[in-house]
Amino acid sequence: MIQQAFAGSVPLQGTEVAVRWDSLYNFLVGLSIFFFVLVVGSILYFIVSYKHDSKKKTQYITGSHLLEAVWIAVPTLLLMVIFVWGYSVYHAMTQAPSDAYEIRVIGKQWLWTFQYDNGRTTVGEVFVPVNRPVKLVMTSEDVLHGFFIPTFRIKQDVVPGMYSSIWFTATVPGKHQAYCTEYCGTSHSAMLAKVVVLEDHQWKAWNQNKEIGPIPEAGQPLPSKTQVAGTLGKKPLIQNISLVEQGRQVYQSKGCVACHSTDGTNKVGPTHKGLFGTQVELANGKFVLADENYIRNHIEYPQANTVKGYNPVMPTFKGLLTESEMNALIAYMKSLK
Ligand code: HEC
Ligand SMILES: [Cu+2]
Repeated sequence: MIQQAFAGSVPLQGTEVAVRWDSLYNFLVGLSIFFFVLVVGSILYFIVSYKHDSKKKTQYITGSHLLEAVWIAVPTLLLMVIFVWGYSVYHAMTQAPSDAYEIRVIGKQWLWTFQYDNGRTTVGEVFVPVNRPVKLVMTSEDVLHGFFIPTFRIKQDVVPGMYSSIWFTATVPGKHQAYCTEYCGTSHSAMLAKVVVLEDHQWKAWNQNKEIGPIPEAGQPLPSKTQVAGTLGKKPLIQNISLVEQGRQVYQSKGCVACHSTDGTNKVGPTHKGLFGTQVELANGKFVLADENYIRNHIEYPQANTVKGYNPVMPTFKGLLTESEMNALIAYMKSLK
């Protein structure tokens, strides 16, 4: 019933998480309405039935253990239900499966750029397959941005100097609207992107660089010809070389090869073979996970966490790499298994 009352007031459900998220939301709204009616209703009832009357004498009540137990137990139970339910939805939203297809997102005043494994780059539109987990690894070229896809019910800050990530499995093909949700200057409200969810055959065609034809807005029929022209992802900026290969070139040209190897031998610095995903022991005795943020930090602030057994001689590359070069470099280092 509540579901019906609110139908149309929230965007369509484009992921499984969206369905779960909405159920929780509707439960919270329903619960609030129930208690609002209960409390305000009681107030009104008491106002009327206990109106001052000199002939009636009010009963003197000293307390009720049963009543107290009930008003402690019921809210405690309800809070536990909300907590467990909320945690399980949150967990489903934040823990990406390890086989998720990765796309790198760069926010910049005032547009969104997307980098794919196959070396492609698109601006203002991100192409994803339907019914497959997709992970977005995001960073910003300048100020704080936020990436929000209302139909997927997911949202995450995009922060300069580090990587944050979100993931989703889109279930509704078509174009979904994404917004920037951190005020980032003059054209903040125009910092939009379309998430284009492709069906299997379209996804295949897109990856083979073929025409995919017009794509409708999610949940809508295809509009007439004139309206869809120009936004088909017909001409994505195509790089013929994969992201990993682009990264290998950055690795060469920025001189990492002078001190690092990718074949397992240690030079002035440790080898990068098999580094990603391992626990690195630092000179200060701590262990840290070699993930995207660790590698990025080490490239920008090498002195901040020197690896055990090595001299802190690595120069900083802060400001010498663009965000897309950094993404490619990390993709390359990830590939060195
Ligand atoms: C002048 C030599 C030198 C150059 C050039 C250099 N590094 Fe290093 N790098 C080192 C040394 C020495 C270490 C180990 C000591 C430390 O942690 O600073 C290191 C450590 C690292 C680590 C941590 C490795 C681990 O096993 O945890 C990463 C990641 C890294 N370098 C990336 C790079 C990248 C990417 C480049 C090129 C953009 C680069 N380095 C260029 C010398 C260098
Ligand atoms: Cu923004």
